[in-house]
Amino acid sequence: MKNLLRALPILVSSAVLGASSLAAQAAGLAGAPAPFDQGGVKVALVSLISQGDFFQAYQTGAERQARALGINLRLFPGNDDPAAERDAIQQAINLGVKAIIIDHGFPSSIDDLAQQAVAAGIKVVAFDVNLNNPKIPQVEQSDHDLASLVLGQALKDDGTSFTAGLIYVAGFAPLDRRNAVWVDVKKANPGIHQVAQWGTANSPVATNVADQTAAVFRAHPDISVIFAPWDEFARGANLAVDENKLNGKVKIYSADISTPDILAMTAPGSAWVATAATNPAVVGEVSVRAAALLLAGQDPGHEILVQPALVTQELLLKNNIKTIGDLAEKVPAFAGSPAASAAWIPVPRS
Ligand code: SR1
Repeated sequence: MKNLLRALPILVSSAVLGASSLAAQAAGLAGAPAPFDQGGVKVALVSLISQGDFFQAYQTGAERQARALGINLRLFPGNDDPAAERDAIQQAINLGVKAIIIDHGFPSSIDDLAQQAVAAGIKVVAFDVNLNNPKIPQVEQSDHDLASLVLGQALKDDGTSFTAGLIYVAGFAPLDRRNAVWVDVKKANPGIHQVAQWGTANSPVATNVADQTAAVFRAHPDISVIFAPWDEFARGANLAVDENKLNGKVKIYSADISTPDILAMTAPGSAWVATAATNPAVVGEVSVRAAALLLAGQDPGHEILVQPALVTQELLLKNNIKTIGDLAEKVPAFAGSPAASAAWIPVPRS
């Protein structure tokens, strides 16, 4: 009973929030420009990758911002299949959506459809996929800064001479941008010897990468630093370190963060010592706001950057951070982003 009483305000406020967002959909947002003054604006979110914490949180953030704007957001998961993503974009066009947000993808399989959508007057926003069209804004997590932050920490922790392994799959825009920074770091520090590169984007990524990493450790027992610029890669490498009892010998530097990642980074003796990341839910919010600005005839800018922050194991442990929510309380970059905002766009509540 006590628990029910405690939960009541939350239940009531979610009911009120739910009701008010439904009302926003039906009646539109007071004081907002067209078409948001009417409500029920149809927008599609088409994703390539459907696995992993990052993409789930991104979608949650997009849905949250859509509710706040009274947008009717249609989700089209690509289930890691470029052909399915292409079909989804076609379906969204056929459905008559006013805007399409394309979350990852390979330009070769979707570029022509994205251009068709723009030509048909549909607004398109791209997250982490390079669709070369000045009318398509590109959302990204400032991947250059992200990689520089975490690799700067590696140089600080490990010096400029060490034996390294790289987990990387070419072809994904954010991974390519992060790898370019790694290439520069190696050039500037000839004492860094990369002895192996591996990785896969095939599901389940972390488990597959764990198996690959175990094999790499057998061939290269001298690896002391791993650069794993996707948290699914880092999770796999971390599992392999634990299974092979290499804790204390290998350090992992990554991108991204989630509550399960925080748990893994703060486990006793964890090899996962640092990551650089945004809050993916915030990136989802920014993507929807960019689409809303375009629909309202306002300019969100062409390159929309969500700034990442460095998160070390030390910071997490020192501040007793256990969840993304805890992190957002300590590091403002995880609570929200000023990117693609306007006075008429409501800030969603998490
Ligand atoms: C396969 S690409 C994976 C990356 O996409 C997003 O940019 C996330 O940061 C993740 O690391």
